[in-house]
Amino acid sequence: MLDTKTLETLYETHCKSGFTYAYGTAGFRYKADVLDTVMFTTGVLAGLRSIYLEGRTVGVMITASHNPPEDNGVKIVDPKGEMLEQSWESYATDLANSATQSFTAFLAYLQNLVSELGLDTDALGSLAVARDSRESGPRLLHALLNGSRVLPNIRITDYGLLTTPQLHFLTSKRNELPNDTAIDRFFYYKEFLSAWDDITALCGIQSLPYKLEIDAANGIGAPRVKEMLSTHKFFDGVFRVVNDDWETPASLNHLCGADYVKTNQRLPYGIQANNDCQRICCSFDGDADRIVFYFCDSEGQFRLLDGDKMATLFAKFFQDILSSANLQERLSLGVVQTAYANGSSTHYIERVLGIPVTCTPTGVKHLHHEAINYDIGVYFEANGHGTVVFSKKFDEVVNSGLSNKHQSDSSLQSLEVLSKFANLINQTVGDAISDMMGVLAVLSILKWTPQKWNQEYTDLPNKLVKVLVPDRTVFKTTNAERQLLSPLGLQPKINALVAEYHQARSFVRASGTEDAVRVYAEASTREEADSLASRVSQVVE
Ligand code: 16G
Ligand code: ZN
Repeated sequence: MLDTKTLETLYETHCKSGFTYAYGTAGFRYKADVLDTVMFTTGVLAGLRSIYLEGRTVGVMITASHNPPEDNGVKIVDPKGEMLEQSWESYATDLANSATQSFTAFLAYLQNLVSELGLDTDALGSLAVARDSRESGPRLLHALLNGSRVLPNIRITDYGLLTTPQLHFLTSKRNELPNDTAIDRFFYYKEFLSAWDDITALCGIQSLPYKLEIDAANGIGAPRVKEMLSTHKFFDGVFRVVNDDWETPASLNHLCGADYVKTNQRLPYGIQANNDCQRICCSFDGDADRIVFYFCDSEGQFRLLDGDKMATLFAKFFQDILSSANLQERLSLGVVQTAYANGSSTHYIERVLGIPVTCTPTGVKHLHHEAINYDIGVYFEANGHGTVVFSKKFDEVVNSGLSNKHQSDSSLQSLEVLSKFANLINQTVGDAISDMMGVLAVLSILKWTPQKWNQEYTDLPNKLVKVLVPDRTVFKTTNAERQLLSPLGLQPKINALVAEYHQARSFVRASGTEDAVRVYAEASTREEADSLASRVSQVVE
């Protein structure tokens, strides 16, 4: 039974009226000062989710990723480390919006939900919570914890400051491993570093072929990646973390980070332009679930290696290694992208490598769900969010290969590398640290320079424009966001414009994180891409 008196007291402490929330692409994300109510209700809902799942640990992450420092947000992580099941997103939204009406409305919605789902509010549950480095984090955490305390038997593990993917990973391990295993961020470091050691030993890699510069966006990724790499001899003296001032909240994502570098196609503050071909650079976003790489070519020109380049690198690597393990017929390999993937990357994967590509709507949950249909599913958004997922069949086939005494030495080695690679990748969600290790391992194994990686294909010039419209909800799309259904008559106009350009493509979609519509255009030259983007924007306005 809910103790309605306590509930009301806590409600009065944290909840305010007059705001409407929506669980968006990556949870609730707003200016931090309007988030107290939804933090409180999300605490309640996450507890209910754990009770619904018979006490399995559910994660809650307080972050607003690459958004400005004054924003914050919250998302719920399901027991396998994946995003909250979609049907519960509307419970989360409706519960929050009932709380912005009145205590009576909130209590009625909550009681109704509990009875509809047949939940016992006194049952055992477990939550794992963490937050990024934002100033508002402690206050919002307090509201969230008070929400979950409305349910008397929820055990809460507060991990303090973590990257988003660390929380996803630890949540999944809490549900997978025996209760007495110490599962904290040091467990995370140990898992990934021991996979790294196994792979480098198997492949005879004794040192990193380049110096590594990491722009940590002045976010929580900075202390976490330092903590991980500085304990390990392999990385001694070969890496440098810049934009590591995570304790100055106002500097978060300011002139740096993956989003800044990808959007502006330029170096972040703190990384110097030079043509040192022995150097590779990368940028994390504020909660370290995205990464983009880059280097400066022999003319000192900035060259971006974004999510599309990572998808193609991993796709090529796994294709080669599956074939040297003689598994190309038994295990399927596929790549999942969104409409933002550069047309050249899709062409390269499908036509040059001959690997199937699927396109899904924007947002990690969509890509992830599609990728698990392959035995090795590589998924990346162009903005650098992505990972690789391996199926159960992958584990079975690789393990049975490893126990087969009649393998040639080279297939055995490939099987071992495949098996260890699955441990180097954070399969729950895109992870800047784990993706970084994965990319460095592949480049070291293939003996590729960043230049060679970049030369595999050349991006088509492209442009992304944000257009402010009176009501973005009228922009409805189909075909993985590549075509507009409404407003009626707009898609034929876009088609007619696209037809005037070479190798051109353009699409329009409503943003899931901002009150705006985004226009993407690509074409064979910079002038054409810019012109197409601006003409499509005009017909959208
Ligand atoms: C969210 C998504 C990101 C996506 C972006 C699109 C997750 C964890 N994050 O940040 O993957 O690229 O939204 O933003 O799913 P937009 O809808 O404003 O273009
Ligand atoms: Zn992020």
